[in-house]
This record gives sequence, structure tokens and C-alpha cells, in this order.
Amino acid sequence: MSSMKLYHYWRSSCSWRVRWALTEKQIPFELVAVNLLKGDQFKPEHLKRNPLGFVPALLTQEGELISDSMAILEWLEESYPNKKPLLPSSPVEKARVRQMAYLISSSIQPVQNLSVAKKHSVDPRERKEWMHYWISRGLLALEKIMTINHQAGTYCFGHELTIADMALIPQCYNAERFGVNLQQTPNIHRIYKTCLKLKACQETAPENYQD
Ligand SMILES: N[C@@H](CCC(=O)N[C@@H](CS)C(=O)NCC(=O)O)C(=O)O
Repeated sequence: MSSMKLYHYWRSSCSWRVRWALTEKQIPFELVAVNLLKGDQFKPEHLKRNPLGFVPALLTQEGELISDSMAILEWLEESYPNKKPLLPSSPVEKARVRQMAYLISSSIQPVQNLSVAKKHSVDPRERKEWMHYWISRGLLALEKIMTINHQAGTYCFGHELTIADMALIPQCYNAERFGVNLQQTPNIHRIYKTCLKLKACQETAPENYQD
């Protein structure tokens, strides 16, 4: 049976989440590049995978197509119960992890998306300010959540990796690209530095897929 296929773009933070989770769970996958700068996302074959023209999309071994990184992460969690879990087992702990992961995936990343920034302004400086504003605002809120609940440990939630880390690290990478000072969010900064030393995180980092 052939392995699953992940349609991705090297610099896409949503794609990195899935590359990292698949690697962490030791699930084999094949990568297919969709070049967002060349407009591959708007080609008919990709719009069939995701009518919004976004990456990532996953084609499973059974031929099911799943798009949206968080839907893919949740599907992996449920479909591979014997692989390394990336969610805690208790419902309230799961909710805490999801709160952090979804804060990033639905309240930070969408506003800093390439298509949103382009619609906001044609001026690169204004685009950068826009990115900087929304990413800082979101990360400051996330830092507060981590502190209030005392839930950050080695990682976003205690000492086990979760989907919140898979969402956070690519977001921090983008934050640095747009000049956000991560020192203002000490828990986030520490977790970022820790995760960047992990093998699966390093192996799936954007630089390794640049073409
Ligand atoms: N909620 C979606 C968002 C996907 C998304 O925004 N993908 C970005 C890359 S990280 C994209 O494809 N952008 C293309 C564009 O803006 O034209 C997910 O988590 O997969």
C-alpha cells in the first residue's frame, strides 16, 4: 500500500504542524509541494483538494482527502491510537490543550495569512506591521493563559508534547520573521527554544523543504 500524501508548502506554518505530527508519530508520508508564491494553490487540481486554495491537505491511504491542519491532527490522533499521543487523556486537559492550539490556529494564523495581508495592503511595510500587531496580540494572550492556569511546563501543557506545541512552534517561527520580540512572552520563548532542539521538529522545519 502506498503511503499517505501531504500537499504542503515549505514555509506554511499549517503545513509544518502536520509534517511534525506525522514525524513525531512515526507515520510514513510523501510530500507534494504546492507553491503558494507561484499560485499553485489556485490551480483546479488543488482547488478540488481545498476550495479555499489553502494548504495543507492530506490524502490518506484509504483515499480520503482531509484539509485543514487541525482536522488532520485530530484525525491522526483518533486513527492511530497506538502511536505517540499528542493530546492528554482527560477531557478537561484535552480542552486546555485545544484552547491553546485553536487560539493559534483560529485567532492568530488566519489574520497573518498571505492572502489576508495582501488584501490589507500592497505596501510591504504596512503588511509587516499588520502581521506584527496580530501575532504579538495573540501570543501575549496565549502567554497569559499559560501563566494563569500554570499549565506550561517543558512544553505548552506540562511535560508532554501536544498539538498545542505543534501549533505554537511554527507560529513562533513566523513571529520572528515579522520581527516580534519573543522575549516579551517568556514561557512561549522557552518552549520555542526547547522544541527547536527536538529531532522531529528540526527535521520538519521549513528550511529542509525549500526548493
Ligand atoms: N485553517 C487552515 C488554514 C490554512 C492556511 O491558511 N494555509 C495557508 C498557509 S499556512 C495558505 O495556504 N495560504 C495561502 C494563501 O493565503 O493564499 C489550516 O489550519 O489548515
